[in-house]
Amino acid sequence: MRTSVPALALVAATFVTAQVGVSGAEAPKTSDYTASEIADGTAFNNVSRMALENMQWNTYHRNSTANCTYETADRRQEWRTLDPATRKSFTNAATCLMKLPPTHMTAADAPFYPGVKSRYDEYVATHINYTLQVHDTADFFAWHRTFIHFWEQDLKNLCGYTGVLPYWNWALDAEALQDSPLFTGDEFSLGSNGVYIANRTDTWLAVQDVTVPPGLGGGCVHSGPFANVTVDLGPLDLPNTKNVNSSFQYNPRCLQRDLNPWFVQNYNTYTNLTATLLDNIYIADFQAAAQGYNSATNKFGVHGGGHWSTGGSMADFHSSPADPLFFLHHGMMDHLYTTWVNLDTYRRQNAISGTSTLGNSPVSPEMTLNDTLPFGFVANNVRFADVIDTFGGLLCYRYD
Ligand SMILES: *[C@@H]1O[C@H](CO)[C@@H](O)[C@H](O)[C@H]1NC(C)=O
Ligand SMILES: *[C@@H]1O[C@H](CO)[C@@H](O)[C@H](O)[C@H]1NC(C)=O
Ligand SMILES: *[C@@H]1O[C@H](CO)[C@@H](O)[C@H](O)[C@H]1NC(C)=O
Ligand SMILES: *[C@@H]1O[C@H](CO)[C@@H](O)[C@H](O)[C@H]1NC(C)=O
Ligand SMILES: *[C@@H]1O[C@H](CO)[C@@H](O)[C@H](O)[C@H]1NC(C)=O
Ligand SMILES: *[C@@H]1O[C@H](CO)[C@@H](O)[C@H](O)[C@H]1NC(C)=O
Ligand SMILES: *[C@@H]1O[C@H](CO)[C@@H](O)[C@H](O)[C@H]1NC(C)=O
Ligand SMILES: *[C@@H]1O[C@H](CO)[C@@H](O)[C@H](O)[C@H]1NC(C)=O
Ligand SMILES: *[C@@H]1O[C@H](CO)[C@@H](O)[C@H](O)[C@H]1NC(C)=O
Ligand SMILES: [Cu+2]
Repeated sequence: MRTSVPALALVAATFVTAQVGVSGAEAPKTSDYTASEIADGTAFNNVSRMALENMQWNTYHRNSTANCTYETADRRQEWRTLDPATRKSFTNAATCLMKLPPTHMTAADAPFYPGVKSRYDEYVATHINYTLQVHDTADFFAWHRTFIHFWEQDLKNLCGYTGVLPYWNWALDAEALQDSPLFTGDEFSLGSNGVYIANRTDTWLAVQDVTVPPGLGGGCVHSGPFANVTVDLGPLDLPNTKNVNSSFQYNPRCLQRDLNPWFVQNYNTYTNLTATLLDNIYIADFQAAAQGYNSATNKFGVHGGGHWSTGGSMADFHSSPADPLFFLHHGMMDHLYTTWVNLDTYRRQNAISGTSTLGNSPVSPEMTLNDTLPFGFVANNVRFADVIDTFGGLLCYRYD
């Protein structure tokens, strides 16, 4: 693996000078905790707080012109800790975006994007467009963090949301996904499971070469705020489904879910989350483990596990942002990444590794923080260096 730390000058405004504790202190390891502390979330919560303390220390001690401090930064919270009014205004804003017309697609673009009907669809189309350039690449974490950041800005600027983007900590639901407060289907939830489709058989997923059981839903989300959502784009890669014949085909249908405890239990427990966080010292290993690459036993990682444990629309590699849950899942992915970075801020803040093509196929150059990340119909492209730090450049938030 190769960990590249770019020239200080590139990121002078956001460079971190030291970290809390003993200078050069090493990040904690899973061996610092007992198996039960790891399994019940004690270890994860403990190291999350350490990372927050490091962030706080660093924002006090860097000589930065950045306009973002630990105190002023937005605080992203886990969905179930939000009050009911905030939950409702969040899901209202998400459905609002689905009703607004596109903002970036021009009349000249439109014939090439027949499935783009709304501002929301511009996110889905952009993710479809760049799927093979933003997964298993150097910018997987940075691109997705920026993608959800822009979406959060749209909720605020276009749809009047006054809160902060929440996240979904799936580890809290690993024991009983079907009982998760996220999916009760009441008006303060993120909507129900899909309608149960009986008698389905196990499915072999070719990419991972893993055979998986069906979930507890499979059909249309039937109650809650997203019950009547029409998904316009995709799917491109789902098994047992008629996939579209061209990337941006108009294919209107319901939002589908298939909550699948097998995935959370096998890929998204606190044990899985904490091992990903603490057992990977180098960015190349960490990002591969989080996505389930380069491992004979972990074919999904917490990233794939979150997508597949929701199933349905969320399981489509290309069009998964069609389910608003995507943005909460990637909030958790970003929480994981931010925590990993800040457990050893000095070494990890600007660490990147990899190219801009999935699995480096086709072969492409190693990325640098001076590269541009593409945002298609979402927003102007951004410089990698401007989204590498949650307290600098375009960003100003932390995770509670
Ligand atoms: C982490 O746990 C250790 C051992 O219980 C404790 O001493 C320490 O204060 C905790 N750190 C944080 C940041 O919670
Ligand atoms: C921060 O700026 C102060 C005042 O200009 C200077 O004394 C100090 O050495 C600087 N610290 C770092 C880490 O650059
Ligand atoms: C800093 O914050 C002030 C007050 O919120 C704002 O007017 C200004 O644009 C910000 N500057 C930058 C560089 O973000
Ligand atoms: C499922 O299979 C059972 C047993 O073969 C059968 O009785 C039932 O009608 C099937 N249900 C559906 C929805 O196909
Ligand atoms: C969905 O549509 C049905 C039928 O038009 C309606 O009764 C229901 O209230 C709608 N639900 C939501 C959450 O908009
Ligand atoms: C893709 O094309 C095939 C063959 O023409 C057709 O049967 C299928 O319905 C198309 N898929 C979609 C989603 O339109
Ligand atoms: C995830 O953790 C569970 C225990 O919580 C374990 O059984 C499973 O093997 C782990 N999965 C991976 C891919 O390591
Ligand atoms: C970074 O990119 C800018 C604009 O593309 C270019 O002018 C500059 O030379 C690049 N710097 C480095 C260190 O590559
Ligand atoms: C898709 O990618 C091309 C090439 O980067 C770009 O010109 C186009 O605007 C992108 N479209 C979307 C929807 O992202
Ligand atoms: Cu993605």
